[in-house]
Amino acid sequence: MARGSTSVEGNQPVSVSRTNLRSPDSDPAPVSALGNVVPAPSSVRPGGTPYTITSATAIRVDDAPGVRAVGDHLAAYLRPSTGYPLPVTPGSGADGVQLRLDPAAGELGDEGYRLESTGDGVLLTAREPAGLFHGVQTLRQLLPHAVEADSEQPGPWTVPGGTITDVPRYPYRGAMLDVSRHFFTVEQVKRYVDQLALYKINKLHLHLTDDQGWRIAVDSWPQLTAVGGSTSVGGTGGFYTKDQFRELVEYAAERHLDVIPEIDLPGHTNAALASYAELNPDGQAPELYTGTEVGFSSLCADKPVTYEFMDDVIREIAAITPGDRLHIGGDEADNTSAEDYAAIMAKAQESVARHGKEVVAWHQVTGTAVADGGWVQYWGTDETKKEEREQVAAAVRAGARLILSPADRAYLDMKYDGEFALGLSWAGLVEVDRSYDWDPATYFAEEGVPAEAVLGVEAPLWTETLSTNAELELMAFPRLLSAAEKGWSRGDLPWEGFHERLVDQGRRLTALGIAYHPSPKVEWAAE
Ligand code: TNX
Repeated sequence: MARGSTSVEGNQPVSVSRTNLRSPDSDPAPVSALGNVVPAPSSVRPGGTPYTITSATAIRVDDAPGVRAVGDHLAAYLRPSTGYPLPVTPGSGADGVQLRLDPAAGELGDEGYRLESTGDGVLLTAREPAGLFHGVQTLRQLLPHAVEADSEQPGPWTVPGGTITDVPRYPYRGAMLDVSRHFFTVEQVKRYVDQLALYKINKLHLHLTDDQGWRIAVDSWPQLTAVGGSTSVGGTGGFYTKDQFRELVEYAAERHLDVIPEIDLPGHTNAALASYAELNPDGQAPELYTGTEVGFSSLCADKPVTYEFMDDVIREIAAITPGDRLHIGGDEADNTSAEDYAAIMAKAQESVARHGKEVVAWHQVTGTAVADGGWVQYWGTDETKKEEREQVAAAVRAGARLILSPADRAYLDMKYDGEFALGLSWAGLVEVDRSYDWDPATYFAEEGVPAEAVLGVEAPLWTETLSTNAELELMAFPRLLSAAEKGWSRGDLPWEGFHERLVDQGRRLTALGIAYHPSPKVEWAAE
């Protein structure tokens, strides 16, 4: 193989030959080729007899915590379209779909899996339930795209024969949703979580607070939601009660995504400042804000109440977050002096540690000290100044780890083209080919950042211009698939192979009821 490590026996690139797609008798449902998966698996060995799921197929699960739940997910994915009962049963048997944990399969890590498809059935093996869950997503994608429909479809439901062994490149494969500029209900976010899971995304970063709205209940500061939660860009807002937030966290966890809540400090705080007059330098609360400017608001470094506020908020959010990370923002604090910024970010990082968590922050935090164990999220572009990149690299050399969200590649809110009605364009136009045209492993190589310091990739979705799921989906798809592949798949894989797999995913997205952007950069198949 020339580049990367996605291998297919016989040195074939991961690709689908259209002539092989038809099952005998020219059935309309195409049989997907092994390896026709996004993100691309690390190793694909096609061969042997395909397996067809029938009305007699059972899902056999290990009697271990977490495994049955994955089996239930698989059954729930497949039952509506197949119309089959697909019982989930503990115990072994040679046939059907089997989900097995193998604690000795060290090579599969915490999230990898092996999928073996033969005439008798499909065997999924992993060291952890997360690996089985990701393997189930691969299995879905190996079935005809009609399997995603919510009503009964003709089938047949054939999985190509062979073995996939698949381990992610990075442990952090994130998606961010801004629920502040526009509010999205728990149900709306759940829909996005389901979509993320299909592409093996494992972190959901929720941007919970900004100038336009405070979206999470804080018992010790109730006006944050009563006042600060009442607005959004252009209108009214909303917020999550703690129980709603817990419900969302649990829903994501069941799909093997960790939620990382973000409280953006010290800028992006107008909603908080409008809720509590005492947080303001002159003791006067500003008006609530429903516009889309950034960089005007700031907490005050010289008021003790600022630190009480931050500590209370961080304590309460930490208490409802099972994951070990809190994001404290730190971006675009244009109305905060460097000295005040350093003071506030230092205290915020102390609070995070005091309440038992570790920090994530936008890369501007590297202008000041980053706490031990801190993760830094880079959101620059090709135009970002060398000094800024060097500053990030210096923090990484001092021990911080890097999450890459280059805005001119990974930002899902950038317009695809100049005529696109939704989205912003400050980082440029990002068509789907551009979203794929970068390599996280070498992105900071020039600054001497070693590949191991890169923790992974995140695709943020800011919502200044977006207020419905249909709008989110038009922006996220298909570019989210690029970010997912950058995070999961090894090597700098060629666009051509991705393009071919993307065409197939287009039909899957349609079957899922997702109206993706039909980018002219892709030769989509006729529906
Ligand atoms: C920059 S990225 C921001 C957000 C905006 C976004 C719009 C970042 C850390 N800050 O406040 O919503 O651009 O693309």
